[in-house]
Amino acid sequence: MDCLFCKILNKEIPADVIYEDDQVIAFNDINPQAPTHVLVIPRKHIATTNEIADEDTALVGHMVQVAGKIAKEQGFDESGYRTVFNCNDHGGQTVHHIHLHLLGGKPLGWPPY
Ligand code: D5M
Repeated sequence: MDCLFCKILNKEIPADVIYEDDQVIAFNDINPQAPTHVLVIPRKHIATTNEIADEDTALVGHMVQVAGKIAKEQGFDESGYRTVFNCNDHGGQTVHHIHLHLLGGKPLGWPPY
C-alpha cells in the first residue's frame, strides 16, 4: 500500500518517534505549526475519520489518551493544547492514514477560518 504513514510504521521512512506501543506510534511533525507538533497514528491503516469502524472506537480513544499523556510529559497539559483530526480536502488532510495532531507550547489561534 502506498501510504506514507504505513511506511513510517514499517520503518521504510525515518521519523522522530517519541512514543510507541502495540496500537499507536507518535512522532514529531516534519513541518511543525507550534513549539510542539506531534502526530499520533494507529498501526492499523484507516484512511480518514469517515472509515472509523465500531471496532476502532477504543483505538481512537487510545490515540486521544496518548496525546494527553504526551502533553503532560511536555508540561503543557495544564496550560492547554489542541488535538485535531483533519478529514479530506476541506479539512486539509494530506496524508490518508488517520493522525491526531497534538499542538502545544504556546497560545494557539482560533478559529481556523
Ligand atoms: O497532516 C499531515 C501532516 O504530516 C503534516 O502536518 C506534515 C506531516 N508529515 C508529512 N510527512 C511527514 C514525515 N515524513 N514525517 C513527519 N511528519 C510528516 P494533514 O492533517 O494530513 O494535513
